Amino acid sequence: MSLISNFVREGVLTPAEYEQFTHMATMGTAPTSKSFKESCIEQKSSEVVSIDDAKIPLFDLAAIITSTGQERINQVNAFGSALKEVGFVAIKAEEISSLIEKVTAQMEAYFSQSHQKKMEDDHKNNFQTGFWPQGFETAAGASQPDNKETYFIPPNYKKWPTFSSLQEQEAFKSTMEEYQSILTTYATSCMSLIAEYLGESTENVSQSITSAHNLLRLAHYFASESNAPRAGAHYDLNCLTLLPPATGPGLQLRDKMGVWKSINVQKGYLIVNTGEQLEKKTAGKIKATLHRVVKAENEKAAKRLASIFFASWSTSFSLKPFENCIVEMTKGMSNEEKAEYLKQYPNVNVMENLLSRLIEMGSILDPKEELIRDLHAKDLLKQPPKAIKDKYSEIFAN
Ligand SMILES: O=C(O)CCC(=O)C(=O)O
Ligand SMILES: [Fe+2]
Repeated sequence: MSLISNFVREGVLTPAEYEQFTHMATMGTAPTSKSFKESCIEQKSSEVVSIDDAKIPLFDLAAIITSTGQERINQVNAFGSALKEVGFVAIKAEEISSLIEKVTAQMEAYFSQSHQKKMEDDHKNNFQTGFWPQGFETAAGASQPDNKETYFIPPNYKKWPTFSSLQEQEAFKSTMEEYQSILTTYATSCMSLIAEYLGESTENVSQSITSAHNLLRLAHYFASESNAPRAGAHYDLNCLTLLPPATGPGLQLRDKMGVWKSINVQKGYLIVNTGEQLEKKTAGKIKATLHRVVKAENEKAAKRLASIFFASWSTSFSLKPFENCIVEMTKGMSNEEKAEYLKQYPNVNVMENLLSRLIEMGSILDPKEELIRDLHAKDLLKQPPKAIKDKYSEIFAN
């Protein structure tokens, strides 16, 4: 761990690279817009809602948490299975609807400032903080950067935007702090249920979330006629992502049949989706889900504001899969097949995994030899870019 943090401190990673710790793509054809079928959230049964054309299972966390006995077992199983099968679930969150409206108003106030003013909040030397102009984030494989700008708020944030008055700054700060805190609570509750579903200790699974590198991203997708992707197809690199309703449609997931389906997050709900950390820790039982943000075909260049909360395990958290998950996922495999399967899930921590993925994506252009050796020895860096493989052929030969 100390080795890795040294690399970050020494500036091996650019801020843009580091940003991708919480948001990175592994696939990436730039999305092409297709027509949006506008529809309202519609309760089909007690458990399923149809949100646009994606079927997203709906849950009431409070009801699950207060349930007992067999009912609880059933509900927890339904929650875990939905994350496993769909990768996206909706949870009731009516209590924060008015807070989300306040957050949206603050985003509106922030992003409508001049570009020059926002650039004063550009904290590029501090990872995952402050204003990031358009152009710094490109989904892997996509030919154009995402058509958006972002304001990142990590935990215990201090460098709030200045605005033109102290009152405006204070309003922004207090709204976002309240929002961060409540979203952390939702994420922690979800993680406790996941722990229960997996038969793991709640402390181990959810505690690291409350204190870790959770990140609030305020995103402004530009009003623009451009066909550039709003957010190219990607897997989230964190553990769980919470997506409160945005100001417009555009979010899509790719289902198990490979079909893109629209998700329209309605007022009163939060969407929860799975990220790569969870996939690794569960040996592929709960996979990360590919998603993207597109511009609707008939959309008149409307801007879109979204707030996205990335819940992560801490950088030192081990991603060695849970034994129970290994047993389940390798059932019926021969020893050789099992060993081959588990190579996907080496015994590494969150930071090592992310660094390896950044190098694989070519986001760290000239990583130090020491880092390459370290990650390779840990069974990471399975798909190094050609230039790196050639440069360190002796390392990759073993
Ligand atoms: O804007 C959205 O609705 C989702 C954005 C997203 O997937 C992300 O920032 O990782
Ligand atoms: Fe995402």
